[in-house]
This record gives sequence, structure tokens and C-alpha cells, in this order.
Amino acid sequence: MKRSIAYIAFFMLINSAVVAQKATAPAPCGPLPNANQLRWQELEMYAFIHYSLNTYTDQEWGFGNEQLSLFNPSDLDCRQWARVCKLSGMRGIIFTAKHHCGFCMWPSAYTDYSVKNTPWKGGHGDVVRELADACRKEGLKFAVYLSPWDRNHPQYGRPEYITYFRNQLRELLTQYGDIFEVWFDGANGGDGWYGGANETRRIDAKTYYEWAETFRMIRELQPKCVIWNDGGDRGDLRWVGNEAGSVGETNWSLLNRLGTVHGGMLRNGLEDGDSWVAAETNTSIRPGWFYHETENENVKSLSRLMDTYYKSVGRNSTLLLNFPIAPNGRIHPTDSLRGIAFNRMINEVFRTDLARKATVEVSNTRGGSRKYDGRHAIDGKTDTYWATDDGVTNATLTLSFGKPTIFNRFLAEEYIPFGQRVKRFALEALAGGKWIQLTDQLSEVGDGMTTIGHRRIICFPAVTATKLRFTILDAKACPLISKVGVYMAPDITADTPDSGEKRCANYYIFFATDRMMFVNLGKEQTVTGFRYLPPQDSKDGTITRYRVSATTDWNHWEVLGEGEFSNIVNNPIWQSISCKPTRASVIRFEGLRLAQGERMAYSDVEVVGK
Ligand code: FUL
Repeated sequence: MKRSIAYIAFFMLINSAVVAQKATAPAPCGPLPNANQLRWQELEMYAFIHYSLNTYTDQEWGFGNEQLSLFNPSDLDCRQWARVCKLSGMRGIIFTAKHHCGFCMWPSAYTDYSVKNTPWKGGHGDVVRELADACRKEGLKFAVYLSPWDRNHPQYGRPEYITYFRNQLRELLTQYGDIFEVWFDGANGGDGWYGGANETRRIDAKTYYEWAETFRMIRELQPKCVIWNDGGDRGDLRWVGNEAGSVGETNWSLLNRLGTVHGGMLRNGLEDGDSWVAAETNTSIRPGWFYHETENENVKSLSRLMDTYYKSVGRNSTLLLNFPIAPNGRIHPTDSLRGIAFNRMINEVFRTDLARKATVEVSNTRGGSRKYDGRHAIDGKTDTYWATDDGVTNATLTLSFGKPTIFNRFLAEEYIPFGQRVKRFALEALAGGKWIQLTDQLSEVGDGMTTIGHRRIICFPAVTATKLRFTILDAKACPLISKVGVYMAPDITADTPDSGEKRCANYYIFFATDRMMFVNLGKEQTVTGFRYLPPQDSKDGTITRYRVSATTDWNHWEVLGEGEFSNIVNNPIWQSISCKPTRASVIRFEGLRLAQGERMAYSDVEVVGK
């Protein structure tokens, strides 16, 4: 008897050795991420911090001639910023070292337009240094935003400016320790102060900045840094084409190294792209990027932030979430509380992975080997995975929970060091003895069951089921699934709605010309402001320069405000104009300049009154 057991054991050993031999490692598929891109992807969420002279002028874009004396925060505390960001689940901070106005938050040796000529700390302060130190102390990574467009610099638009720009970048890359990312904003509105020239300067964003040389310098000075670049040569990662906080349900981490990138490619990537250029979703916790007191009531709600999380991190992207700094030099309490609640909610949703206790069954295992079997998708390790045989691009993984179990979230991750592969998948739950199809509740296009990549999260109404079947319908090569997870998220739909997004249509609105709108209030009243929500689905007719006037007799008009709607094209949010209390029965709203098209357009307007 003993002998026969020994024989059986011997044969089993031989057999598993044969099986193990058949299971060759899967070959990498298509363009692969490099070590920097992989490290960056693991960050998942990191913060943007917008702070500059704009904070003191209540603007989104400074013109470049703002007074240096404005910068004198009473209570600037970079440690508070870092702590709030950390508690909000952010693993790093990207700081606006220089925004479009050209004001430098560090004492650059190459310009006078910096903190060194402000009253703050008698001109001896350096916000970049304080923040870099605070990040290090809190265990966060640090990165810089350096605006290529500089509305202050006299030589902007000429070749000399490129030397200036690189000198500044060198300062940032050599004096503040490790930098994990550089962010080169593509915005270029043309107008600016430019050392007093006060004119419009147009540049060719593709050629003017000579990015190749700048990139070479970055690689040399900070070899572990990733480059975000929107305006010219391809960087290491890409913009998602909007600032609202979502990337496409289909999101390939690929683009072509050369050629023009248009909106659809930013949103969805390029299935057959020749380079790894993964998506970074950037959005602000408030409507604007800079602090505006008028937006204190409009800090994004928890449900809105969770939606953003699912539509960014849950769609194979990272999330770059902005926290503006208030004039006192701190993150506003509403923003910090909301950020912290956001992180707590993420932890709450993903605390218990119901897949970990389930049994798993797959339709195919690579070489029949234990090394690649389905359990690796639920073992909690990121470097093991379930893999199929070469050529098997249609396969199922079924989780059995043992008893009826309620859940409303599904998560899947691919082993991306070997490339992004899955093109399409399906989810079904066995509820009450019947298989029912689950689809993505947040999908804007189709059923949302397309790419996976680093992480894909599918949200659906809660279902009570004994089994969950995950079917890969199509893939570029044998799928490598490092994780599947199943969760039950709390219902947070009763959360505070975004008060800034209400619609008001109590007025009689009509147009005198393509560029002139009248808002008839019906009766005379005291007006203290006017708000404009640009079109939400197209740039056509979006007003970038405006004039608002008021009358009580259609004869005498009082101008309530005139100016620029900064960054309205990329971030088409409510724009607010305040004015001194003025009696009015009709408001005249003029579109002095449009982003595109001939006819001004709007999604909504609102007259603010007493
Ligand atoms: C935009 C800029 O114009 C905004 O001011 C902001 O910095 C945002 C992150 O990028 O393009």
C-alpha cells in the first residue's frame, strides 16, 4: 500500500513537471510601459496645487502685469497642504511653480517677477522649497507645473525666451530634489502684457518650444521623471482632452509617437498606437483651478468626486485632483474636509473584496499550469496573474460565493508590464438561478465593457448573486489578469448636490445680433452680478471676452463688467461677474470674442440680485 502511494506521488510529480514545462511565459504584447511610466501609474492619485498672484486678483489667468505687492499671505503653510493631500489619498503634489502670468513661486535668478520681490517673508521666501520639503516630510512625491506660455516675459514668442524657459526649468530640476513629473500646459491665449508691449503673440506650439532639447535636458537632470506635454512632442503621458474629470470607457494607454493627436485619441487612446502614452485625468475639487471665494459653496460633492474616481482611476488613468490655495495661504477647510471624505469613501468601498473568499474557476489556464491559474487573479498579489494559452482570447473566470451575496462593483486589472491586451469583456451574475447581464452604469458610450489596462472598475445597481462570471470576449493576445475584485459600495446619492450647477430660466432671453443677448428681468430690480454657463458639448459660440451692461429704460446703459473668461474653453464651468448693486430691468450680454464660430452661445445664464 505504502509503495503504491509512493508511486502515485512520483507520477504526480512527473506529471506536474511536464505540465510546468508546457507553460512557457507569455510573450509581451505591443508597446510596453517603461519603468518610469509603471512607477507613475502606481501613484494612481496625486494632487495639483494652483496658487499664484491669481489667488489675489480672483482670476483664472493673470495677464502678466499683476502687482508683486499683492503676494503677502498671512498664514502660508505648505505642511498643511501636504497633510491635507496625504489624508485625501494623494501620493504626490504637482505645484504651479509658474502659471501663465509668469510670476515665479521660487526666487528664480532669471527674472524679477517672483516671490523675491514681494513683501512675503521680506522677499526671502521660496514656496517651491517649502512645499518640496513638506512633501518629503509627509512621504509624498513632488512635481512641478511650469507654464510654457508666459504673459509677463518681454521676449515671449522669440527664440530668447526658450533659453529663459530652460534656465528656469533647470533651476526647478536641480534645486528641489527628486521631481516625479513635469507638467507643460498647452494653453496659449495669445494676449499678454509681455514686458509692457501689451499685445497678442501667436506661436506655433509644435515648433516654438523645441521640446526635443528640453526633454533631453529633463532626462539628464531627472532620469526618473515623467513628462506631461500637451502642446507638441509626445511626452510620457497624455491629457484626456477635458478638465471635467473623466477619460473614455475605452482607454488604450497607447498613441502614435508622431502625428497630430485629436480629442478622440486623448479620450480613448489608440488601440494600435506605436507608443505607451497613458492617460492622466486632471480636474479641480472646485469649478475653477484657482481659489475664488464665490466658489466656496461649489466644492465638488462626495458623490461627484467618487464619480470622478470611477471615471479616471477606474478607467485605466491616474487622477490629478486640484486643491486651490486660499489667499491666507492654506487649503480652504471645505476642500480639505471633502478631500479627506473622498479618500475615506474610496477606502470604505474597497475595504472588503468579496472575491478573496470566493472559489474561482476558469475556462482555460496557460499550459494547465498552477503558475497561471485563476487563483492568481484573487491572491492579492500584483505580480502574479491568470493567463490563458497563446491564441485563447476568449475565456471565462467564474467566482462562486457559496451563498447569495450582494455587490455593486467589479474591478479588473491587467498585468501591464507585458502590455495592454483586453479589448472587450462581459459580466454576468447568477441571481435567483438565472444569469443576468451587468453593464456599466456610468458609461457614456455603449455598455462600457471594453478595455481594462491598469485598472477598470464597473459600477452597477446592487445585485444578490451566488456567482459572477467575467468573460473576456476579445483581446490582442492571451489575457493576463492580475486581479479581479467584487465589492459592495455604500449608497451616497443623498449627498449635497452641486449648488453651482443649478439652472435658472426665469427670464425672457433674446438676441439683437449674433453677439448681443438681452435678458429681460420682467421687473426692475437691484443686480449684483451675472453668471454665464458656456455650451457644454462644443466650443462653438463660447464667449472668451465679454461685456455686461444694464438698463432700466433701454436708453441709458451702465457697464457692469467687461473682461476675459479665463480658461473657459478647457474648463467650461459657470463664469461669475460681480458688480456694485445696480438697478436694472434688462441686462445686455455681449460676446466680444468667441472661442469658435460666429454666433455666441450659452447653456444657461443667471442674474444675481438682491
Ligand atoms: C489649463 C490652464 O490654462 C489652467 O489655468 C490650469 O492650469 C489647467 C490645469 O490647465 O490648461
